[in-house]
Amino acid sequence: MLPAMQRHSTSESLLWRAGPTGGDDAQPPFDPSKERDRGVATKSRSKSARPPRFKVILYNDDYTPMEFVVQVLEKVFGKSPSAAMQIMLQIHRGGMGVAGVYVLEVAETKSATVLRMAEERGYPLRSGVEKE
Ligand code: TYC
Repeated sequence: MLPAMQRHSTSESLLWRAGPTGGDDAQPPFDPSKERDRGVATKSRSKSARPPRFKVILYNDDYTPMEFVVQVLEKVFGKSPSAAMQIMLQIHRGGMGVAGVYVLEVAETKSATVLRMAEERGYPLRSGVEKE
């Protein structure tokens, strides 16, 4: 069964490589002067292709349990248990800290997730998004 399937897929891939006519489908060298305008935008850009990044900030408060903040940092921001503990302590001592850096839509979604998870448990944890 298995060897037969392997033979089958090998012959299919050989057939495909030969092209539908079975002939040689090599392309002529690309000549831009012979290209027709097909309406594709080709304007060069000086701006970087890298989209701007945004920090998700968590703020300290007196009531949200440390353990919950650590859980949020692990589950929502993919931090290791020890990194999550360090970030939580930094927020606890310094008033705020960066949970992660993302493109805007991802940062906003994660910030909203944090607020929803805290709200569900009645904790006053705050988070926000700031341009990097
Ligand atoms: N300060 C809180 C406490 O002592 C812990 C805490 C840490 C709360 C980080 C919020 O973003 C926060 N239980």
